[in-house]
Amino acid sequence: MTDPDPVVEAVFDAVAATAPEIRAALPGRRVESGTDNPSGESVMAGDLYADELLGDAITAVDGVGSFVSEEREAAVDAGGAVGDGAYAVAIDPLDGSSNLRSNNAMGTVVGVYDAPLPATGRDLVAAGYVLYGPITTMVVADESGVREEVIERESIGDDDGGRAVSRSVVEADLRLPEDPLVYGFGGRVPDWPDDFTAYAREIEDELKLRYGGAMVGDVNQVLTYGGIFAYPALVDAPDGKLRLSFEANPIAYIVEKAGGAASNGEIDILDVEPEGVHDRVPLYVGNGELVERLETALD
Ligand code: AHM
Ligand code: MG
Repeated sequence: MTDPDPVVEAVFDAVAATAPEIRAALPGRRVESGTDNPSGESVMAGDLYADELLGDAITAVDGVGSFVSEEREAAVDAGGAVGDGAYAVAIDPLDGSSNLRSNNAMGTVVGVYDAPLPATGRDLVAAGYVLYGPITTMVVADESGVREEVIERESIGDDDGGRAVSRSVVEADLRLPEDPLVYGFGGRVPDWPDDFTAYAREIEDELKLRYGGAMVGDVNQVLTYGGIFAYPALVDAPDGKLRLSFEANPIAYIVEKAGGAASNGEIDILDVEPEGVHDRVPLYVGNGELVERLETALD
């Protein structure tokens, strides 16, 4: 075990402290905000609220030099020299926010990079996500491995220095199960390339479908039960839907640290060289054997 990095710990303390506030604010924010994000998608009121709370909390952390969000065109300078002692933190504030209307799972995705963005996933020093499910959990991966925590509000004034939330580790060494059980693939079947459709037909015969429309929730099922999640390249969108810096890299880092694999269909996601911070990438992530078969199927 390596010693925890205090800046990484402070970033995830900030994310955990924000999570109950985000959750509590969602009931009144299930509507579109009227603006689009840099990827051209409609932004929900909940997206904006989560982005602001997380931006304030993360830029206040000593050792964070820059903050980059799926909802913001440009990086926010947090006052440190990234790569020279300070980290760049990239977030998807409310992943799966189209689930707000139907009241299904959503998440927050966090990547802590040791380089200014755009950077490859090899520059990640830690990554994690919050899952707003029936309970609020946070999965955090760093050099030492992957752990799952439950986040709960606690009364202020406990011997903990007055932190407003508690982080309780419920799984200290999260590993992808060896025998896969579930799969979830995004997009419409007619929009899939034929080689991916052929692969999907094989997987449908082997595993159970679990698709909820929020990457964080769907990947959490894969981490829990074993399997594969994909948001594939589409015929008219060869880079798929998900963003490399905010979604694919952090998820790839977590799943690989848990013993799995992540690919863009050809190479490890973590080796994909970005041109811009809002670049999209196809994502195939889960048990190594399933990801290898996928790469062969797309060859
Ligand atoms: P978002 O971050 O704007 O919510 O978009 C990403 C989400 C992912 O969570 C999910 O895997 C995908 O979009 C679902 O897309 P679709 O609704 O096309 O299945
Ligand atoms: Mg997202």
